[in-house]
Amino acid sequence: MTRSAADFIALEDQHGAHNYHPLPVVLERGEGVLVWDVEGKEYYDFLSAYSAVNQGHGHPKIVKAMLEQAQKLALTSRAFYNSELGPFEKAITERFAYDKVLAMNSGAEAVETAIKLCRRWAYEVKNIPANQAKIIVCGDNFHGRTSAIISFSSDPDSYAGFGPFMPGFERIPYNDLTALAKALEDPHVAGFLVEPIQGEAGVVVPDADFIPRAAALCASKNVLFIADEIQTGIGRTGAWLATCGNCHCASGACERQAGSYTRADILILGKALSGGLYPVSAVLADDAIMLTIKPGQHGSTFGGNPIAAKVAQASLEVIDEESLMQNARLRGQQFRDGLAQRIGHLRLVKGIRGKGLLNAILINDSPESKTAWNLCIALRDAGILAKPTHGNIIRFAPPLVITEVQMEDALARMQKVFEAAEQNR
Ligand code: IF1
Repeated sequence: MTRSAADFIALEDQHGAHNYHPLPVVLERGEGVLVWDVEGKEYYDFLSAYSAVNQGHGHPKIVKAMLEQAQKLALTSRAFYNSELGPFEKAITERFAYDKVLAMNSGAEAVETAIKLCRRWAYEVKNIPANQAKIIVCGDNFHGRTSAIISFSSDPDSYAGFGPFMPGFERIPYNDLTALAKALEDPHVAGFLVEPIQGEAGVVVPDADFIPRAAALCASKNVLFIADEIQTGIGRTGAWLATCGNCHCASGACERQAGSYTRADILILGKALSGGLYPVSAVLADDAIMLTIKPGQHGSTFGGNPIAAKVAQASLEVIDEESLMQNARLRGQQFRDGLAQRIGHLRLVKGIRGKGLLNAILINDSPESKTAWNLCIALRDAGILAKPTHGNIIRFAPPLVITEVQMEDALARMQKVFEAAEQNR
């Protein structure tokens, strides 16, 4: 029986929870920057599964690593050692210059892990009285969907109707060093959890000195600086980490003196660490923090399994081997410059912002309007997949393997769509 796109949509609608509102397109195949729907129509994927597919769909090296490991040994649990976890742990800790790594599966689990590590460190190292540790977070944050994480969200869609909420968090405005300095006066503060660029909030890029100065403020108060690089990390913004500033080595060796490099006390990775193939997340920290958690005190059945270890190692190697950080910088500049020139003057366009290949167009209409959604439908028809966030912002984040020619083609298509929409206003 052949099913049409409408059939698949009806199936999800009838049998799946309604916790998403997908753009009406039913995908069945992907390769690199491209995906195809069930009717064979081709699209540029400008969402990359929310930045999880930085290396491109079906990357042959990562697929091979995954298939070979699946046939050999998939899962042991951490009750036993396995032959893949150690080599991966060595590779990722050397890559990002931390003593230790703790592997989990989803981004939210990694954020939970970071919260637990921070609290444990607060009591064992900083000597904060029991159950008094506080973690500072930012307004409009997005760190995942667990009940602890939504407890400190400022977005009613995320938290409303899910209480009671977990205490121990205090919110300050994003990009506000004065508010941070004030919050840090409380001696019970143990950590500051922050996204170097806020993705869900609509690709909000803070002032260039926000991250380094926030980290310095934290250090001066013996407070852990915790970077959620789940969306921004692994090459997305043109460097290994967005906290690297313009540094491309991840260890900070090349530009440490220039002051543009910020080293988080706890670094959280997910999404593209998987190459888009198999969920894997990771928390990195030095021994003084990581070793406060002892055997039996944290973990997960699938965390650190052999497939995840193999896939994550291959996913990191591909970023280097294919110079994807450099490509993210070049293609990101091409994208923003191209948009500014082609559609920047339209009344429809309020702004274009981003870094590397994490970008957004701000649509000049209210968040309640259908304008951005309708633009995404028109973009879909023109062969470009993107999704609005917060009603009037459209995020554009293609796989980092996109070529100059593909980008120019995508820009030309976007220009046509935006010009037509401007006419019809
Ligand atoms: C959804 C956004 C992207 C994240 C940061 C942790 C997580 C995420 C900085 C949790 C997840 C996702 C999840 C997805 C939408 C999405 C998203 F729009 F919400 F902001 F990517 F742009 N930290 N981000 O961005 O990771 O547990 O999902 O693996 O639908 O919830 P996860």
